[in-house]
Amino acid sequence: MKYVGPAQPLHDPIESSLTTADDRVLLNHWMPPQSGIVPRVRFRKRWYSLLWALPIAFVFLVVGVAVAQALRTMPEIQAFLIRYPGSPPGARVVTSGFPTWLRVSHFLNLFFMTFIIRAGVQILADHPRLYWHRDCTPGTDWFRFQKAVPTGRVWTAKDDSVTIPSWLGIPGIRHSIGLARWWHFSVNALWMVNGIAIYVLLFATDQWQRIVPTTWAVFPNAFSTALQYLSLTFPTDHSWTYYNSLQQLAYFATVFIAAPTSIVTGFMQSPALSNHLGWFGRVLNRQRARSIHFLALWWFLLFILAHVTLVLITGTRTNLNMMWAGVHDASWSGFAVFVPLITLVAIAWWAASPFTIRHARLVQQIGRFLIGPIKGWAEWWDPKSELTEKDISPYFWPNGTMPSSAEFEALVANGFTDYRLRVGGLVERPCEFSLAELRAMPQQEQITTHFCIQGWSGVAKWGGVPMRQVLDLVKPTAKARYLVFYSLADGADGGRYYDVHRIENMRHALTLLAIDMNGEPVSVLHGAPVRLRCENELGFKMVKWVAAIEFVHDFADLGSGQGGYNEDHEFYGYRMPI
Ligand SMILES: Nc1nc2c(c(=O)[nH]1)N[C@H]1C(S)=C(S)[C@@H](COP(=O)(O)O)O[C@H]1N2
Ligand SMILES: [Mo]
Repeated sequence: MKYVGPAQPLHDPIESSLTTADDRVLLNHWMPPQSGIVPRVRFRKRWYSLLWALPIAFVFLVVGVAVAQALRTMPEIQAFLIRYPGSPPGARVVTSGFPTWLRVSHFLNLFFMTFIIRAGVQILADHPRLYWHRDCTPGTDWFRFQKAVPTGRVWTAKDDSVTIPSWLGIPGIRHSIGLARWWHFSVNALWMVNGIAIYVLLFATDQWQRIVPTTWAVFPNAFSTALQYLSLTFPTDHSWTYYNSLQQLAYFATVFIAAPTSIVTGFMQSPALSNHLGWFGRVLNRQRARSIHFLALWWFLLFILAHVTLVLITGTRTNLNMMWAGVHDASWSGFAVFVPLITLVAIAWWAASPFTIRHARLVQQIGRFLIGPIKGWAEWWDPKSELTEKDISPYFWPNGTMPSSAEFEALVANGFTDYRLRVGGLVERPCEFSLAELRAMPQQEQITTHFCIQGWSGVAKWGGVPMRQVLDLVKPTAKARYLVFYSLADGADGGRYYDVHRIENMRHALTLLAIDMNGEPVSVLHGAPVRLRCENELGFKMVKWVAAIEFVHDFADLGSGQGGYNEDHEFYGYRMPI
């Protein structure tokens, strides 16, 4: 270590190679589109197109109707249907109809869900594969809408991302996960507030009785209802006062099982939560959480399909009157409310993607305002390392833009002997470290899970120098609040890659300047000679090929002022523990 102070320039020399990014998405600077393939599911070694589900569902439906009709001619079944008519005897009735709060929250739920689902699908398209194992080894995916991972060349997670249509995703361009996450999380926050209000009001009134079963008889009655629907002789509708058992179970599952499951599996994809929660984070690892999150999406989609179909075929006008006007009659009042509101949804649907592309920075800022503070709390938790050697992933996706400068080539050529890590800025003792000097400092090893924002994860053993040791050596001044990590490599759109961390975040036990990966020096692909590990954050915060670390008071004057290269250029968040 060489003491290089005290006279220090305002910024590390690399600061001059940072670039500012546009506040809009400029499509000619963005990743070129790349189409995926029809979604497929893997059974054992074979992949099957999801399109097969359509004819299969159709055949099942036709056969189901025939079987149900045949069954209804049998005396035993007729006796069963009399015994279990479709709802338990003396079903608790709701006397308050469809009150205003229920209608408003139902509309808000519909409105929010459209954005949540679209942004969620956009997020999925950034790593269009699902796994059950934490390691994301190619070939172990069970669902994908992207070709097999090419071999014989470096194929980064960014290369793997696909484009989906802009009416489906938000904003519907390739690798737009930064913006899609702002939508997904911000609207989720609103959706959860609405959901809490619904939970409270359901039980504060008699409305819970419509959707919460109170007797086991709900199951035979639900079977009975299913048989009646399937035989195309529908049961009489009593929705104004009570739901039949099948309806009741479907609503109960949606409100009290699918929604909480989505929330829990959503949160468990966060590095800060997953790495902090110990056994829970291991059992519900990121890929399991992601897969279950996706299955919950399918539950919602099928529920919406069945719900809307039944609304339409069991008396559209009466049904709309109940849920949109709160009346139980044959007027047109439900239509009068429904049509303008659904037009509003359609306009918002149509505008969301173009708006996001044009006002990307604004979307980022609104998102940061709505959920930035919540993400900030998660940074306080100390991540843990409780994995063992046998958890180490056989495959670890590479990601990011590789260094290509002559300066870096020269460093590689002589085995990084000329490498110097500069640490300066608002510190009492600015220092420079050679690789040998870093290796001579007390080392730490940790086996941890890496969470890339795009969706993949991987476990590796990292070795190197804990950041708190570096802090103790250089002694940050009282004004220092943030650390800027400058890379030797540029980012995807030119200009130097950098990222900013809060100083407190650098004192976590597992924040590490990694020089070894799985017992070997870190490879060039994974960030040689030194890369950051900060186990409560997403991957892009962990700068690879670190050139310099600078302590600063704030970061508004760096790049576009968002706290990092991907924050500036790809509209990611500055804090990313969730
Ligand atoms: N300099 C630099 N560091 C970077 C990136 C990059 O593009 N440039 N990509 C980040 C992203 S998005 C991830 S997920 C991790 C990937 O690390 P790995 O290649 O070791 O998997 O590095 C991060 N560090
Ligand atoms: Mo990443």
